[in-house]
Amino acid sequence: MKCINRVKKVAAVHDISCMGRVSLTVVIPILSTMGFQACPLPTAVLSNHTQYPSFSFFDLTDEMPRIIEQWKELDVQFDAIYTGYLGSPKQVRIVTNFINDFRKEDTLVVIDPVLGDNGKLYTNFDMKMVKEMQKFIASADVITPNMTELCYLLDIPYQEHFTDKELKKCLKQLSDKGPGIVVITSVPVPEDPHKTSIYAYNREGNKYWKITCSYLPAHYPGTGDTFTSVVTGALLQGDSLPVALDRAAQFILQGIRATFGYEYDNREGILLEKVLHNLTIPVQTNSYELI
Ligand code: PXL
Repeated sequence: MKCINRVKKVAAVHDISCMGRVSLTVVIPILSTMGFQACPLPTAVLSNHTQYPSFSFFDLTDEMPRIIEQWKELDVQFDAIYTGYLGSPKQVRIVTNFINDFRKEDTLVVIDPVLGDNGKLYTNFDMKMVKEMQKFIASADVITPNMTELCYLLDIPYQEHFTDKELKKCLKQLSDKGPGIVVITSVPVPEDPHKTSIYAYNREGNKYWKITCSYLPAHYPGTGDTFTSVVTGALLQGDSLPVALDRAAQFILQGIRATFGYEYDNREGILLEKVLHNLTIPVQTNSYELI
């Protein structure tokens, strides 16, 4: 019997951090709510994410090839492969082979090149990891670096403010390395500190997009994972790139607004459970512009 994916399958290559909403604890509920089956390929088990002062870390590097071998036995077909936090350069190489082995013509490969934030690499990462990530992004159809990751991927010094012209150049330079779609998240708007932008490039059509949204002065870990999960789901359900970006930006804003009014430990991330249902309704407003 020919087995057709009635529900699209996404291989989700991320860690599981058991406290603080990041990685798989965010990716799985978002993809499920959007109607996709998330099949985790876990990279590590942590007590909590690495923005807490301490954490336990159980490395699953040796287990990953065993899971992949078993999936080959089962002849699993994925509609998308979506990678996030990878624990080491060795894991990056394992996942590169996984993508090469499982990718079909229509498979959407999304790489969130998780390296750092606010100009700094995350604890556990060094320049070896940066170099490996620079090669890894060549395997992607879509990448979603933040400003810090953009600078590391292009080997340029970190700076918060770039002009539109400079950002367009950066988008194109990253796309030239492989991915047809490049999205830069959380770009500050110099003339308005109450706003933040997302810049994107789609090689198909050679178009550059900008989405500007209001910014609330709070930092919640996992918003990058939330953003890329929604973009992945939206592209899989056939949204255009600017609509996918609008959907993701609005969802993050809803999540932050649902959380912001509470006295709360921000390290736990946005109160995702209060807004997940919004993912099942159409995008309410479009704010994208062509640049
Ligand atoms: O959201 C990125 C992320 C994923 N996984 C782990 C992290 C972080 C960010 O801090 O620590 C373990």
